[in-house]
Amino acid sequence: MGCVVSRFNSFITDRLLAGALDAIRRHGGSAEHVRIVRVPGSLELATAAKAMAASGKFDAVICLGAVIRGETDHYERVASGAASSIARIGPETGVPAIFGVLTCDELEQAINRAGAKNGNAGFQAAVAAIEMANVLKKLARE
Ligand code: INI
Repeated sequence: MGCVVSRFNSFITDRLLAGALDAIRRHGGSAEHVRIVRVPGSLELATAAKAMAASGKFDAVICLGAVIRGETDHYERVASGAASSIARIGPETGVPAIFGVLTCDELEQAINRAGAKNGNAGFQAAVAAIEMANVLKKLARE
């Protein structure tokens, strides 16, 4: 499993990463075997994730970031650019790339979705990655 993490809003993305590693452990995986790559911001997630997917070394790649409207005037561009570029990786490479990017109006909302009141989106992203990796393994065996 590969995991690309944005350093922008690292206060949030570090918590998303902790949630993702927790999910992997709880599903019988080993957090030590997860290759973690850090990139500057959410707009760079797809470039690193695609390189990892194309390497053939990973059964899925989780992309973790946080785009917060209150802190940027180009929120829409960063959020939609990250979403559309990450969404292309799976169909293009055959390796699932999971969109674990929070898009929030305010910092408080991001905190709540990164392990406080509303679960942890990193945990959910890792569960999706495990499920997709298993689906593709099963399809390859049929
Ligand atoms: N990147 C984020 O991950 N979240 C943000 O909220 C954000 N804001 O606020 O602008 C952000 N910008 C940086 C962007 O992802 C790129 O790193 C930068 O534009 C260089 O390409």
